[in-house]
Parts: sequence; C-alpha cells; structure tokens
Amino acid sequence: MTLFPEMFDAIKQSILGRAIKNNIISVDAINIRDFAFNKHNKVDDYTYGGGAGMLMQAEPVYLCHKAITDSIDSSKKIRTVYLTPQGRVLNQEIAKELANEEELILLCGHYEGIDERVLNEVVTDYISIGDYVLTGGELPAMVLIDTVSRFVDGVLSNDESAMTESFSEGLLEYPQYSRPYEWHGKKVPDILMSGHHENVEKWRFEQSLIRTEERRPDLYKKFVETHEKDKKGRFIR
Ligand code: 4GT
Repeated sequence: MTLFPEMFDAIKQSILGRAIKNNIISVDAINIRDFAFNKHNKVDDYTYGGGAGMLMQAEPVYLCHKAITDSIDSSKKIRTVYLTPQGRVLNQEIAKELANEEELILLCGHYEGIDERVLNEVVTDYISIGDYVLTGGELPAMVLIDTVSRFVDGVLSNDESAMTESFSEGLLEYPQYSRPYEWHGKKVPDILMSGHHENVEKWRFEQSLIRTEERRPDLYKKFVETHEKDKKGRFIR
C-alpha cells in the first residue's frame, strides 16, 4: 500500500525479478490514492493540534486495506506491516519469521506519517529498518521484501544461498577473491590457491572472526558469549 507504486518497479530486477517471473513470489503495489473518494483525490491533511507537516488520512488507507483483504481468499488474518522508525528493528530472525506467511500487506507512510486511528485498526506489526529517518516507507518496504524473499524456497539458487549461512552463524563474511590472480600488484592469499579444502575452511572461519571483532564488536561479543572453545582454545562451531 503506497502513494508511489512506480517505486516498486525497482525490485523487478535481478534475483527478485527472476523469482517474480517464476511465480515463486509476487509483489503488487496498490495505490492508496485510488481509494481517495473525494473531490481532488486528496489523501493528506493538516494535523490536529497544529505543528508543521501533513498526515495521511485514515479513510483512504482503510479502504485500500479492505479492498486488499477482501480480494484475498484466506481464512487467516493477513499480517499487515507498517514500516516506521518506531518499529522493531528488522534483522535476519524477523525476516525468517515473516517468510513463513503466505501473504503480507506492507503499508508505506509519507509526509509526517498516518492517522493513528487506522494504524490501530489494520496494523499487526511495526517494523523499522534502522535508526534514521526517511521521506517515505517505500524503501524500507522494498528492503523488507528483499530480505524476506531470500528465505522463501526457490528464490535463491544453491550458490546464492551460501551467503545466508555465514551470517546465520552470527559472524561477518570472510574476504573473497576472484580472477585475476594478481590485480594492482595484489595477489590472492596462498591458502586459497592450495586446493586444501579443510585448511581453506579453517582460514575462512578465522577471517570471519577477525573481521567481526574489528568491524562489529557487538556481534563478536555475542558470538563469544554463545560459543565454547575446545582445549586448544579454538571456537567450537
Ligand atoms: C524511516 C523508516 C521508515 C520513515 C525506517 C512515515 C512517514 C514514516 C515517512 C516514513 N523513516 N519510515 N520506515 N527507519 N519515514 O524504517
């Protein structure tokens, strides 16, 4: 549900585009303005109590939501996510959980937000994509669609799935290299050229640890707290 449905053309590319073409997922951008049954198709108004800025009005959002739920043949209540900086901050765990839903309705706000009364009637989940303010909920909605879709069976190829596995361990990805062997005078680490699969895996895990400690000390702390070490002082995975 959006005032700018064209923005969602951006996800008809690459991996999600392929998943849409293969009918693995579908994304429909519904224009809230189509449900503004007044003189000038107006969807916003001033806020009671004063102050700067406009608010999206309750009625078009409500009618748009009703049209969607009425059009879906489902016995269950469909979860409706409002993208807002006031929500739970999105992570892999939340994405995985939402991927279990057959349908999701995503509500995108604009201007100063949406009249509280319709939010209380239709929204089941408040989700943020991080602690910063944007001009609208469309980019957050697309971020949500992207990360949730990665957990839907058939969206990623076997190759593409590998990425998730490393982060699901709670560590950052190790450095990776492709051809040429030498670029700008920099060679690929010897270990990766050795063909010794076990040593390569060990090196990658060490690199993940080093990198996580350096770049995301918060994640590293969590990993240390939840993993035991063997008698040689190495983490048990
Ligand atoms: C940030 C986020 C979000 C906004 C976020 C309603 C009017 C909210 C503008 C919208 N900003 N939405 N979902 N961090 N702005 O997730």
